Amino acid sequence: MGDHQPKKSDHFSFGLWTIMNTGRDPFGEPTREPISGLDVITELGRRNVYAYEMHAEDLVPAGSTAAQRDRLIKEANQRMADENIICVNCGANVFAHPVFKDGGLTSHDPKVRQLALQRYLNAIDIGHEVGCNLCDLWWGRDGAEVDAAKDPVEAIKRLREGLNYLQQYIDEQSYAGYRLAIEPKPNEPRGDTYLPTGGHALALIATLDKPENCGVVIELAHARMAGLNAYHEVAQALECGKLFDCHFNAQKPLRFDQDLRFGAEDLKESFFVVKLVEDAGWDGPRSFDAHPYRTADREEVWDFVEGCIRTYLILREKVRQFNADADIQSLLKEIHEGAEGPIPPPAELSKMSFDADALARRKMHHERLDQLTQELLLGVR
Ligand code: XUL
Ligand code: MN
Repeated sequence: MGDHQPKKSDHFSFGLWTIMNTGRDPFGEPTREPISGLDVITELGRRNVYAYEMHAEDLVPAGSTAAQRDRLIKEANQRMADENIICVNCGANVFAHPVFKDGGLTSHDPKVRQLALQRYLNAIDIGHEVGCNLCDLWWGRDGAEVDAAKDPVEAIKRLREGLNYLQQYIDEQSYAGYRLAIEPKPNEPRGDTYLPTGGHALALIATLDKPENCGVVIELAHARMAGLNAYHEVAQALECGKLFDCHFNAQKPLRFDQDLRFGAEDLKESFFVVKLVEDAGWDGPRSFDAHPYRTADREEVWDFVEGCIRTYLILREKVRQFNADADIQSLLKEIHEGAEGPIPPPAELSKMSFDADALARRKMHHERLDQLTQELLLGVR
């Protein structure tokens, strides 16, 4: 067994907002003291975390003067150098201020849409200044409760227009390698959010002016909130080269956005997501976007950080064990036997005869395979 300590090469990352979270919820006041984005950068770096993510406003509050902005960015760069930590994603906060109460990019008011775009431009600039090259768009409030008030066809067009606009800015600024990503979420804080899943986001991306420069950030909890299989969501994005980042956390299905510590729920599904990205050699950030329990005090937040990391590392070890387990691998070999057979041309295929009953008798071994997986995860193999 390993020591389950993070290395920079593990590519772990945390959103600044996850640690800055003070435990406030819709029903209650904060339960722990605030901490600045700068201090989070330092503390994460010291714990051997590879990277952080942020909304630009987590570091530079909206309304800061130019001098304050420059000082904060300079200080962030200094702390990043001191603790050997980088920034891998800088989005914008287009959800907190009341001006965005009916969305940013999809607002009816062109001035609000422009303000949202200005926030994203600001995020791209700040991201560039801290050496980051991804702007993750989680639009938060681009959605609706009252469908009579907002046209979803128009909303999709406005999202496309916004993404194309930002891409054009990236090109004009010659921010080489800078990319955009959509982080889909089905609901909360809106009753329904536009582009609720990875598949919806991928479909819109295909219609952009520069689809190759826009990907998705799949968050496991967002998929599970929609009752979807997070493993399958991540797999589709990965398969088409669009998994630009991944948010690891946990969630009981079909509930409010719980953002639980990675692995705190849905352990088997979490295992398969880790297996997927590890087996694929995916080199993107393993970003934890979860919130410490409201019962955690400021100190216990670091237990939460350690917990996310340890669970990932333990599951990664389990992946290696799974891949080396003779019983599991021989079952898998049998299950996949002949799977790569060619498909004959239609003229030939349409005349072929099949013994469907014989084909149906092929053993699947699912009971045994799943039990072996279960026992491996339970630590008795
Ligand atoms: C909200 C969420 C966001 C994004 C960043 O559910 O996941 O924190 O990850 O804006
Ligand atoms: Mn997220």
